[in-house]
Amino acid sequence: MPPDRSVATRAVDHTQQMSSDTELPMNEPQQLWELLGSNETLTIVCHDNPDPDCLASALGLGTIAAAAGIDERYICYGGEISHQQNRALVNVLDIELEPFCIETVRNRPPENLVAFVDHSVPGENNRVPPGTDIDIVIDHHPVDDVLARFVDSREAVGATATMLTEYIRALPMEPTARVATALLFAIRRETLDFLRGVTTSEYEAAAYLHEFSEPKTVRKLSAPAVTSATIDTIAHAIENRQVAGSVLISQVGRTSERDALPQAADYLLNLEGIETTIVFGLVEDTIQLSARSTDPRVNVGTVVHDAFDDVGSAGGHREMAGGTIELGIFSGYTTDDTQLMGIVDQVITARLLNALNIDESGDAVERDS
Ligand SMILES: [Mn+2]
Repeated sequence: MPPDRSVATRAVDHTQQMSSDTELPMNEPQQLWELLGSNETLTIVCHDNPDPDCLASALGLGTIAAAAGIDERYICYGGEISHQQNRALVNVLDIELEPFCIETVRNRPPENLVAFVDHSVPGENNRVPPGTDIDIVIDHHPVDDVLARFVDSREAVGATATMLTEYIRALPMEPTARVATALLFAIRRETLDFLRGVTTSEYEAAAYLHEFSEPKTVRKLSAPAVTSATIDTIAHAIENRQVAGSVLISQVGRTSERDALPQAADYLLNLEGIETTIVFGLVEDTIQLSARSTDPRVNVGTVVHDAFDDVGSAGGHREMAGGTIELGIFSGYTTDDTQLMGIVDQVITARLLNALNIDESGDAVERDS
């Protein structure tokens, strides 16, 4: 890189920081409005297994597109909507969703816009082929280069729903109760009730949404009924727990409720003396695993990555991680789930303890390095 370029880059970064990196750039709402207003259809692609932040943001962008004059609007997604809070959001607010279909993004006329909310890159956490042209990206995930005609990428913001609220606020429109309720719920959920990654932008967006939203519905969405299969799965995780020092490892056997695993891991973290939890189970023909830690010495993302990188895909953040291991390596032994789980349990637990540097008695193994 020539020296003048690097100086210029640094100068730009500096300015961005000075003007607060959470703030909505001044001309963006008008640019988005004009892009939407001069086109005919809009397909909003959610990321795989969309969460409330993504779903509400899709609803928010759809409502802006409608106000800008786009009559044909679609929201689609890949994967599943299985967490009870996500299902409740879709059902209670009657969000129309379609499974992702590759034809809607491929070989399309230029007046058919494609948008990403709460994700940025084709092929990353979505089923869109890498290299596909994207028209609109609004996201708060850290990414290097986002290619689209309209990009608003602000890592410092706590929720994508906050960003969509800012657009609605800046444009000549008002949110319906349904849209305001979805966005407000998403902001609460994404920031764990204003405790995680929250900025003043979330409080400002929430204050604005409050007067349009239905508090009763927000309350209903926040405490949805849990299926008995989820309760059973959590119960198995409680029953089967093994504790080694401050680490708790448990397996739930076979479950149809993939989203019960992170809930079990979260719940067991409340147990006195426990700082790290790892819960796994058989889901279809995979082993799914969810990990949590509040121990500053432990990075569960690295732990699960080190333990299972050679047999599956596992990783995540310091405090929150997950993984999938194909059952292929175990299924040759037996077709009986109980027997199978016996073998799986031993292997997975041994690998985890090894990655955590803990021996079977629960003592940390000293490492030279
Ligand atoms: Mn998000």
